[in-house]
Amino acid sequence: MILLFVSDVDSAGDWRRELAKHVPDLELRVWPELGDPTEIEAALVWRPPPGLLDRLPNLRIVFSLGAGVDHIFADPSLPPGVPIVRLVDPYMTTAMSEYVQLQVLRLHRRDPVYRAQQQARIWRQWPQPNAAERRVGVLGLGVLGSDAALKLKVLGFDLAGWSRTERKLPGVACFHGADGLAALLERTDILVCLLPLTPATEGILDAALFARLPQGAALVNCARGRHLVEADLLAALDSGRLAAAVLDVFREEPLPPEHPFWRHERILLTPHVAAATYPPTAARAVAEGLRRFADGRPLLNRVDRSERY
Ligand code: NDP
Ligand code: OXD
Repeated sequence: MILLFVSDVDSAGDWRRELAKHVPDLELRVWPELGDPTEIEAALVWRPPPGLLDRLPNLRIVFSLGAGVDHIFADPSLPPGVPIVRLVDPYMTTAMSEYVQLQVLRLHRRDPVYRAQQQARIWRQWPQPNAAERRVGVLGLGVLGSDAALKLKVLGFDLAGWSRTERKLPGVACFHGADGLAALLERTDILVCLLPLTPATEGILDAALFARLPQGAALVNCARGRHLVEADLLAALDSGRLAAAVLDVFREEPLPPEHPFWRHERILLTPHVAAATYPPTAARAVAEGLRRFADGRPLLNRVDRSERY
């Protein structure tokens, strides 16, 4: 089978080497070297240029190089009916949970306040509640959100989570749907966003949502930049409605040098590194998808095109 690799990140060499370990007879073509487009049956993509997939008349399956697939749906001419498989890799799940635990602990232990105090050489000790008194809410209880929630629970936090359909997780108060969101927010001191970016979740982190959180709550967004209304976050931080925010993802990446987030005292930011795709482990998941597809077996982690995740 011929697989087209498309990415704006220079990782084709790593993918060629890792996929060859699992699918030795695979022919990999690397965009923009298409060859004869009619020969390409599968594509492995990260932010494909709009219109590219529509130029492949015999394309039968698309694999995402990331867990999120919003970069694929961003193409208005995405061929209809072609199955899309997203990346689910235990390495990535572990990495995301590490990130979430780290950032929730930083917020819980008032790290942004102590960083600012250090800058100003202020010696001031604040009362420290224990984890059981800190209510954490996770938006999105999928592969990443549920693992993060369960690991935060192990750290002793008081956990709740929110999903579209009803979910059950041991020791986690689970809410779902529009009504469930209000109930989750009012009992959340630290809110973690691990939602997919879809028309239903774009801009969800806005002033109306922040107004439902207790005064002085904090935010961790490690899903997508477009979940957040940036001006609303700045206003919520300035008014004290939110005490701090940790951001890994941004509307514009790289974050432009003049962006106010860089210098904001109560924003901690990282450059979209919460859970990067790691070819040595991710290639196993893609290889399994290719085998299933070739054998006509049901695909794992197939995207629901109507829900766009
Ligand atoms: P999943 O598809 O496994 O889970 C998505 C979760 O969100 C599900 O629980 C789903 O509900 C819920 N959800 C979706 N739409 C809604 C809605 N409208 N209302 C309420 N809940 C909703 O995704 P993953 O956990 O694998 O990944 C989540 C996101 O994390 C990715 O889409 C990606 O954008 C981001 N990501 C970021 C990375 C980074 O480095 N910063 C790395 C990897 C991923 P239900 O359970 O009912 O379906
Ligand atoms: C992903 C990401 O979606 O890295 O996998 O953001």
